Amino acid sequence: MQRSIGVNGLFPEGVLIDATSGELSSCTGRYMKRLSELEAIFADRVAHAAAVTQGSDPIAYEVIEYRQIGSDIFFGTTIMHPGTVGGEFYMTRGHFHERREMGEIYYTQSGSGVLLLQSRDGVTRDVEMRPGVCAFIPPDWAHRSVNTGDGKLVFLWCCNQSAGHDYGDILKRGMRKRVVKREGGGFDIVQNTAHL
Ligand code: M6P
Ligand code: ZN
Repeated sequence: MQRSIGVNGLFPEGVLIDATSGELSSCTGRYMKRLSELEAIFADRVAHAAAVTQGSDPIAYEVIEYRQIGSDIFFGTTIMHPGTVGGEFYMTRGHFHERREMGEIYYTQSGSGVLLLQSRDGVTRDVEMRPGVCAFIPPDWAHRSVNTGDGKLVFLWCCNQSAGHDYGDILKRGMRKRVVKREGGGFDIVQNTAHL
């Protein structure tokens, strides 16, 4: 296919996203996070140690991105695998943006989960993640996605390339709320005691 390149070197392109796998027909980067790299985010360190010493180191999530250098925005998918550590569902690290004036959107394509949000002054919100729901993440709200389902949670994200990640206090103490498995099925959103 012929590409029409503008004066700035950018070109229009349609990227097909597989809603089940999260794969992009054209991508510029990808990474994965295994459980061993996420020790700090789970409340139960003993359960975390057990989960990574049983001869396996499961993938918690993968990120695939599509970026054109010089553009303001970029996008990609996050593929979150199912699982729990000490009753707490697999989740992303969670972050504010370095550029406080820049927000983001998360559009869920498959699976189910919860998007935890927290404003700079500690107000908390959660948004259900299920296919078709597009979550608006306002500027200066920390965000962490949590897979509460039995299968993969796949969502599209889009933000400014300059937004950056500020992990700071979220990595040290976690967010104010945690999402834990409920006995008999489902989940509960509970207070994180590190914030009491
Ligand atoms: C989404 C986006 C990315 C982010 C990723 C994982 O894909 O928000 O910018 O990096 O989730 O989240 P985190 O970096 O908090 O682990
Ligand atoms: Zn973000």
